[in-house]
Amino acid sequence: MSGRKVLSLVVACVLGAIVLAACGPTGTSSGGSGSPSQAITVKGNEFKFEPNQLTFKAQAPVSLTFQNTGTVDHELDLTAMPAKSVTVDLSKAGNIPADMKNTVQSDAQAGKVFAYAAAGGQTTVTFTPTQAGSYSFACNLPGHKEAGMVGTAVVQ
Ligand SMILES: [Cu+2]
Repeated sequence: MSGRKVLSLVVACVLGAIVLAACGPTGTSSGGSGSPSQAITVKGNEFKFEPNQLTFKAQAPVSLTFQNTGTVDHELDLTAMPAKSVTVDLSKAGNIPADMKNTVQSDAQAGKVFAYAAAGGQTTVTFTPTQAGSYSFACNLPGHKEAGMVGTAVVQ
């Protein structure tokens, strides 16, 4: 065997090893590992929700981001809807009152979907609706619901 043939064999083996290494492990990293299958952003401002009609699938995880595009605090109270695995991310909620922070977090722990954000802020709630039905949501800050901050979530 000539020196050149040995070298090309070595090169072929090294290339083969690289290809195997690159292709080998990918089979294990696919599939949705609990990431929300339903993601939606709801904007809230004076005085409406956009959109104000939401549709979810029962038993499927949801990531709902409530974005306050208005000029005062707003909330999205969907506590009427039965849910499980509720978590809330207040890191971008803005400068919200401490007692409201506690309310949002204890509601999440109790399986209730409740978001609150200061003007320009946003709060993400993840949850899994457990029961089909039609549930209304609203902003309960004084006068806001009456002015139009209401909506409906349908769980199918
Ligand atoms: Cu409001």
